[in-house]
Amino acid sequence: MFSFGKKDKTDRSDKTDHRFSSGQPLRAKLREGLSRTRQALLGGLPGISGDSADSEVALEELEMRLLMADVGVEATREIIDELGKNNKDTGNLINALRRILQDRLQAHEKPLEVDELPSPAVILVVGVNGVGKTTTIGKLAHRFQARGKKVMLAAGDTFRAAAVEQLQSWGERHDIPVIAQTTGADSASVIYDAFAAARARHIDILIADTAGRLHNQSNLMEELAKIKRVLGRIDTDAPHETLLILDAGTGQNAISQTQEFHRAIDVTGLAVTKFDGTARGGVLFALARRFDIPVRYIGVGEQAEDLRDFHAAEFIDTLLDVEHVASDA
Ligand SMILES: Nc1nc2c(ncn2[C@@H]2O[C@H](COP(=O)(O)OP(=O)(O)OP(=O)(O)O)[C@@H](O)[C@H]2O)c(=O)[nH]1
Ligand SMILES: [Mg+2]
Repeated sequence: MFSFGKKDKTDRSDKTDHRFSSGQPLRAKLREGLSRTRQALLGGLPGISGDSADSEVALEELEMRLLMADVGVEATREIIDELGKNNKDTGNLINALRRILQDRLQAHEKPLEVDELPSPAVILVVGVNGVGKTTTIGKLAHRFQARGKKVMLAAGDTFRAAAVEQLQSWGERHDIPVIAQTTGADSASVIYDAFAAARARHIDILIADTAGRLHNQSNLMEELAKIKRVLGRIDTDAPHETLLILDAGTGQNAISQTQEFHRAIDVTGLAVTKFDGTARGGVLFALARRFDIPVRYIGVGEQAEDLRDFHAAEFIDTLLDVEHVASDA
């Protein structure tokens, strides 16, 4: 029998995430960033006082909401089934849901350990148009630099003139070298040259931008395979990370994007951006169900600190608005 736990009214926005040293209330940003999806899942969900008829109503309502939040048909069905089975021993829907959701994401929590990468390491950033590739690169470069890494960027998006400039001006502001050629140059050759330069200049991490492409444009997808091939001539392990950027707001489309990019070029990590702009952040559960690919980062805004390492427990607890330190009730 389910009942909603008493809602903790304390404002936790002043809590600092101690994994970061900036002193900013980062947990509050995450909380705010996930608020639309949280609202879609739980906002106004009827409280259940105990009789089984009520818990059925709650489950039905929750099922619909999971679907609306793009958790996907299969994952939704499994979650609801599991909740239904557990309802004898669990007094609290949120706690049961929390455990089930966390189980689903835990295996995908594998932060990118930059200290364990060889030098120079290549991080190749791919994804469809406008998902946040270039801004994510800026955020990552900033973060790696703050950890004492020597970072270089490769302007592999040779398709749009503005793309090269976007990266160059960003690099200038942050004193990070950017290797670029003219618009229309071969993307693979820009990234290859950048890798050679990174080696010569004892760079730790080279992050390569690429043009946004639709996952059904086979010639452009083939270009990614070519990038991988030419990098392999310098180091057979390169790229050391192929990071696929997905926009949380694209819902189930993120599934087909992942499938096609993974087919074209082994994707080794996901960064899911723009949680702050969507109520469909449940797509993370659909992705986790379908692919055995670590979720490296989630994006909850446009500022550098809004790109966060993905931690399953923190994500779920913030999504469901339960205290991160809550005991395993
Ligand atoms: N609200 C929000 N905006 C984001 C986030 N990540 C990126 N953006 C914004 O998304 C827009 C597109 O970002 P870009 O980095 O240019 O995307 P891109 O994938 O490089 O785009 P193309 O190169 O055109 O394919 C920019 O306005 C970013 O500020 C996020 O987590 N939240
Ligand atoms: Mg871009």
